[in-house]
Amino acid sequence: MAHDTVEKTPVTLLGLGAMGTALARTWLAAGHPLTVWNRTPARATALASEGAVAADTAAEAVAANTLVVVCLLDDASVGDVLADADLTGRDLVNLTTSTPAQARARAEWARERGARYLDGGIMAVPVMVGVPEAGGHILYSGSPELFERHRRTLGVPVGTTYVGEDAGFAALHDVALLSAMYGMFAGSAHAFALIRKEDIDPAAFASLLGDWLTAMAPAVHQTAGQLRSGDYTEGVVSHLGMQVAGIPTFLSTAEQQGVSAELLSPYFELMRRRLAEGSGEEGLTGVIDLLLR
Ligand code: FVH
Repeated sequence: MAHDTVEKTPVTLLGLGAMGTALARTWLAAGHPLTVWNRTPARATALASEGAVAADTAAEAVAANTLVVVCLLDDASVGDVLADADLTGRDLVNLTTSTPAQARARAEWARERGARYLDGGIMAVPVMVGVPEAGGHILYSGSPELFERHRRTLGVPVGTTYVGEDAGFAALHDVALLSAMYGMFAGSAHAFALIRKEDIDPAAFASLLGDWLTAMAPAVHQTAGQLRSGDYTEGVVSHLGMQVAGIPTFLSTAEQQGVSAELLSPYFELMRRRLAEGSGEEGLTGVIDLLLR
């Protein structure tokens, strides 16, 4: 493959699971010298045949380059893998899914070992890596200087979004966005269950469902505006009183279709509680406050 003549930052990558392997291939394709290590060596051997240098140990891989990216199963595996590595002077970028607390502790752990630290939350699945039009990106938090220094290299696999100096913010944004995704999947599961026993083509229904979810998605901006202003009635067209009045329709329909309402009921309960507090002219934003402990 032909590469441009700009010198490419060498990268060390630890962890060649589905995600690590996808990341590795994009750096190789873009002409970055790449040193890899994986607990199960066969995965590194496969990449060596595509141009990567396969290190014998994680410590050897870390010693090879300043920029060290880790993409492992969980935070515990990061500690295991880097236990014997000298991190002095290294730019450690940790793309392993973690909690915010784990990410903050890992940043401190890296600092104590002489490394600079960036945490990353991957908002993509492996097939989206190296496919710009797929819209995947990685959320980064931690050292802003480190992010700027490696922005171009880190932007090779997917887009980059810096979300703050607090090392835990990438993980927090990651978990928040994925939590919203699970809410969407939960609602979709209920919707498919409602039509499941009928003579309705799931594929035709999926088109309607996808379009509807897409049309509703911009509502998050109204929520954000209300959270900023503190006025939860701002711009409301579908007020809570009307929505709570509709709940029996949803529950009866579920009953009639032989579908458990267990995915929807907790949300309906919160809507009712908020209405009972006298918030009938609001939309759904007040539910957020009920969740805060
Ligand atoms: N794949 C996905 O869809 C998601 C998308 C969003 C981000 N996640 C996170 O990315 C991290 C890596 O995920 P992955 O898909 O690469 O995961 P696996 O294919 O299961 O590979 C896991 C790698 O971790 C190595 N590993 C696990 N435990 C240890 C350990 N104790 N010591 C050393 N290495 C360990 C494993 O090695 P091996 O099994 O090949 O020997 C793989 O390299 C993850 O945080 C996702 O949440 C992916």
